[in-house]
Amino acid sequence: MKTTDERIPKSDIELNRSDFVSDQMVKWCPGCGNHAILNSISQLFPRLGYKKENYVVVSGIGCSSRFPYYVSTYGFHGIHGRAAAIASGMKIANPSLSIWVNTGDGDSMAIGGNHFIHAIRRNIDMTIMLFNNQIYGLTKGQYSPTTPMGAITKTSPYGTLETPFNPAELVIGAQGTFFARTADNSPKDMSNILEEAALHRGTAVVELLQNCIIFADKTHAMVTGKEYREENQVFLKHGEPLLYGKDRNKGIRLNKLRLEAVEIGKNGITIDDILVHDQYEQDPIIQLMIAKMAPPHLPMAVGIIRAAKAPTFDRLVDEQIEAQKAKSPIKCVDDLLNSGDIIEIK
Ligand SMILES: Cc1ncc(C[n+]2csc(CCOP(=O)(O)OP(=O)(O)O)c2C)c(N)n1
Repeated sequence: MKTTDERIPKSDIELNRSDFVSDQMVKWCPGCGNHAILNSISQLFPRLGYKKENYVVVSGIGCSSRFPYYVSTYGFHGIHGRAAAIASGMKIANPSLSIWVNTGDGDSMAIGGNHFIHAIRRNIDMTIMLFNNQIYGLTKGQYSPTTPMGAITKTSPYGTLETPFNPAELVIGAQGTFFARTADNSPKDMSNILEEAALHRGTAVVELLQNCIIFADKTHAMVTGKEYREENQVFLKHGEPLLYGKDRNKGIRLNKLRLEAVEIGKNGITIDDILVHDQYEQDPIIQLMIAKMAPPHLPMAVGIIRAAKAPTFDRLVDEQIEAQKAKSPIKCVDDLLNSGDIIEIK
């Protein structure tokens, strides 16, 4: 069994999917992408093999933030935008927890933007599942920081005038060590990617391209739609060239300082010209370029974009406490009470 975090105890008994399904009625709309994500998690948790009581699902507010009710583990439904802050405290106080943050694009990047970027910068060991439906779902269709410019929504009847965030750019810019992207209609890839995210040491952000069937239906269709995905998605695999297309004869090459789409066999292009993906590269420049690719000129990258090594805040805190304890003459409360200036009253 693959578990990198030796601080989280493994289950003595074999658990299965049904152990993680809660008795609560799932209240998401029929057809909402969240159902597939929930299903993927209830299959993944037993596979990771930790004790059931060591999983915690933490959320803010939004449709996706109802997640903790639907997984039979410990859970915390927090306040809007604060899931990353709550989760940070949990992991630092109790490193034996496997922490899963569920957050929407509005929850994490609008009201929660500050908490989100600082949890990432500190590299606290947790997995952040970023449900990106490019809209505020729960509050019925206001635009969010990822809504495409010009989109007509409840709060932008004439089209938004804002440049959206690309979550990958934000995460990598905040010194994120792990960023992956997957879609709610690719359950197998989603589950493998979430597993890798869980095994990563540090804050792992997985952007889930999620369809809100009511307020932003088909917002990701050009990338995730069955009829487009072969031409508009490049699935990243560490150490392999960035190839895509129905016949896998298209690829991405680095031409001077830009990525460009090329066809193998045309204009003298061969497989050797195609960029090879390195998810472990510490310098994020090329990963950032890959993260920014999008139709119509380039396919969008799905899979693990970045998985770099860096110390985690929670481990550093532990080490610092241990080092200070070892140096300190104070070993117990009695020592503390008898330390410093003592005034004797006679
Ligand atoms: C302080 C505060 N401001 C605003 C709200 C209203 N509110 C609840 S959910 C939400 C946005 C949710 O959108 P998103 O995070 O994208 O999640 P989704 O519902 O799409 O999953 C807002 C603005 C709130 N609950 N609390």
